[in-house]
Amino acid sequence: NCVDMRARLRAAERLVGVFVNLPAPGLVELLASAGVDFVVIDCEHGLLNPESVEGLIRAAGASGIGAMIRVPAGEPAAIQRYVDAGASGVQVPMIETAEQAAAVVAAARYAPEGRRGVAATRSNGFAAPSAERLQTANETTAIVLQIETGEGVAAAAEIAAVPGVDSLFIGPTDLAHALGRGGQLDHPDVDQAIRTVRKAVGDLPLGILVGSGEDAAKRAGEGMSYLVGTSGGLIRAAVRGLVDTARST
Ligand code: 3PY
Repeated sequence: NCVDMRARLRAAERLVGVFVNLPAPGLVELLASAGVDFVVIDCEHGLLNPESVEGLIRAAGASGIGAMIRVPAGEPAAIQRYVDAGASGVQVPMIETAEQAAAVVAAARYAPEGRRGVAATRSNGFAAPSAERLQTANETTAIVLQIETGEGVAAAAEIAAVPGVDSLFIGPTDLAHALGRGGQLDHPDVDQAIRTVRKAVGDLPLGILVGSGEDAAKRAGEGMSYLVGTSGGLIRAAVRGLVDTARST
């Protein structure tokens, strides 16, 4: 299995990761070689299928980094297959209520914390899991919930208080759109909503999408510890810089 992201979140470590939405294990290895702590394999957006996700998780494990899976929104039952494949944890979009948060915890954790089904899967070494193994899985599977609507912002304190939730994560792109400020991630309304979530989570680790190193440093300065860029955005910006500089003389 991959790195214990839950322990690292709970230790309030500053964790830097990148979304991956291409079926390329080599991309995960490349990102690991650049020093990321984890990848978020994106099954909410893009076309990744479960078979390709397994290869991405394996690449993360072999590279010594974490593999979080962003699961489709509103489908707690889908969580099972990703945790069975050996992910470090799940990141769940569009959470708006404590009930939804509790449903995620139930799907991701074995009894007594949840209702995850037991089977001989990759995450269990392809063997019938021992009681000890189930306990370890419960202790190490990280649960990160995305706040990205006005309703989610309003309920952030209750969501953060649900037992078993390890971190909240602000999705500023969707949040801006939900607040009627589509594409204006720096709009004061979005800023205000982010401040509200920061206050609501208290000591729970908080994450956010970042567009650059400067952006990540700013968010870290605001106390956020789970910082995630996008592989597409970062690669495109670097290549754009190369192309523009090469053509500027
Ligand atoms: C957002 O910014 O809305 C996200 O969900 C992060 O990708």
